[in-house]
Amino acid sequence: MSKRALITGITGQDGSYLAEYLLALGYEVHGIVRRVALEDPERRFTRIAHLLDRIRLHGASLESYPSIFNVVSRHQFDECYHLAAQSFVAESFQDGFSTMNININGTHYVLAALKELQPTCHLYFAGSSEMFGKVTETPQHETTPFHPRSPYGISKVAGFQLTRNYREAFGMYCVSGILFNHESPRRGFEFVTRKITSTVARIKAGVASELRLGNLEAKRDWGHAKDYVRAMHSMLQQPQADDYVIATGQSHSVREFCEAAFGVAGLDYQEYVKIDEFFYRPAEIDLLVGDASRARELLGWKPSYTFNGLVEEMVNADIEALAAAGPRPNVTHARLT
Ligand code: G4F
Repeated sequence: MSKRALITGITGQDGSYLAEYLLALGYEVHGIVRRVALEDPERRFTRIAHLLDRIRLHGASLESYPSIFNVVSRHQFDECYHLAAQSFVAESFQDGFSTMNININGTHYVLAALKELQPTCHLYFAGSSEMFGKVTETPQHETTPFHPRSPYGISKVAGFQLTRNYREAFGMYCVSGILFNHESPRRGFEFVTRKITSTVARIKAGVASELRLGNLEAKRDWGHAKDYVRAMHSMLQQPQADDYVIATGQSHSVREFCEAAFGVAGLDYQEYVKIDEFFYRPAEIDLLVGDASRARELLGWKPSYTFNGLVEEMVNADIEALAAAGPRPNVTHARLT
């Protein structure tokens, strides 16, 4: 009997890689998508277009408990991966209310529906290194105190605590992965890595002349999303439910990412990168670097991509995509007020 998994956020970077991974393991894969996505599949399903004949999609919204309840009532799931969220930190400063609503209530709805209908289903919650925020120790591990610096980070701490509370109060198998930044050619264009690699491709093609960025000195622990979805799955196969840090253990600044990405295209980042105050955040996290030794010992997990391998793959994918599709409007510099 194959296992059945439900993924919220299946159209995103992590959801699409996780769906591929679970299908390869023989799972029956279901995904929750917003109704609006079903009306605009060509644009909204680009990351899962190649999987559409092998997965089952259900229309529901993280803002509506009845819609989540309805999906969970229709099938018996062995595992549920709750990945959907408003995940852009900068946006959470613009509209903290909708970030909180979606990320906290949405998580609560998923937990409550499972408790009501399928309390034995194993649940994965997408926690984040943003929960550590203004860090009190380096590297960060499972016991490092949380000090979130954005509405997004606060919402993830609340989701983490809710997940732990369902585990402790109701005996459910609920775990949080505390994932550090993870990227890939499927990363959204608003995040700094993809903004850099897509603009490098545009500059190389002669259709852009500069890259406007905020804080170049912020340091992040960047891994590859493909590696990180393996860890999500592994967390749900353990005898005991528990929370794990997933990270590479290496940290690089945004400046170093620029240097490497422009270097892949044979360019010097200093000639193209311009500092723009608009992209600074009201409260920044200066340094994140994770200690994943617990995951390595208990899950046997370790990353397979290096930092330079990740950057190279992203830049080359963007160069190839641009050559195949032709230039598109550059949305990464749009100022939404
Ligand atoms: O790529 P970012 O927007 O990612 P951030 O804020 O670290 O969050 C990401 O990783 C988290 C895991 O730790 C996830 F939970 C979260 O959902 C998301 O996936 O920004 C990275 C750094 C920041 O310090 C930011 O200030 O890059 C800096 N940065 C400098 N210029 C910029 C820019 N970030 C963006 N997005 N755009 C810029 O122009």
